Amino acid sequence: MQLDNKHKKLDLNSPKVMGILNVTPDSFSDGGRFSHLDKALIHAEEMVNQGAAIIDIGGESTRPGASDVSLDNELERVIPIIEKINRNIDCWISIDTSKAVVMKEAVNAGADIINDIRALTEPGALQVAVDANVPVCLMHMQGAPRSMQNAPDYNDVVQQVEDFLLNRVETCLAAGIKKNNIILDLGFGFGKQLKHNYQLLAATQRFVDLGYPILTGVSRKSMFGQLLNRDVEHRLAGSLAGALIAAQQGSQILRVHDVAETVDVLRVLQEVNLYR
Ligand code: 9MG
Repeated sequence: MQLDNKHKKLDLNSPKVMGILNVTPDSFSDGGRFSHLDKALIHAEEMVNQGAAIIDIGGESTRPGASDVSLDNELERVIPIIEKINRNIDCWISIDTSKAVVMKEAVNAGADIINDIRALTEPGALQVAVDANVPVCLMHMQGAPRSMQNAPDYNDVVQQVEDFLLNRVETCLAAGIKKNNIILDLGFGFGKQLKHNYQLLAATQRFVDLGYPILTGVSRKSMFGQLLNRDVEHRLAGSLAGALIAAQQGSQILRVHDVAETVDVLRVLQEVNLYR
């Protein structure tokens, strides 16, 4: 399995790390330390040197309760850093956005992947993704970031997430997105209670078997905070355990804050797999 764009190929036969570069002032995990352009470039460079194959750039905070960001603000935050990374670093660039205009401008500026937590449901997003002809990540979410953690509810979370994702796949294929440009994401922490997150993590293999690359984003999330009683700065062990559990079941892309540590974990897994 691999991702293709005009100039690059990304082999997904072994799991790849996507490093998170939030360029929001209120970014939940680094207190906004990397919002300045040069600091963001240094952070991206560091993550690539540590082994990240993809840098995911987001200008909208998606943490529970976060407020919406205007189109102009989002463009101002993400486009200069995409251009700078595209000029200076050899890596895949992912744009984390739900807005059609941001997707379009980001791809024009050098983004290789569209990562949409709203699975191309916002106005114009689907058509921009079709025209851009780049890989797209479709994520499951119940509700919207502002309110999604107010009593999320499911009869069968695994079945419902699968139904949602397959429905989005059908819509995307019908609109003209190529099958090999689709990545799926179970949406850990997006309208999920603690038990839902662990039910989904345990079922990763079932989603891998759908035949699309699976992106797993559990890094520093409240599923570890709640379970282990850890604040956001102390969730590394939980995050690494989550990444390993997903990778062992075949998840091909791991979206993480702690790149070096995740790369070490994957290296250990790769060595064990030699003897299976
Ligand atoms: C932007 N963002 C925050 N968490 C995420 C996750 O779990 N998956 C994806 N695809 N994007 C995410």
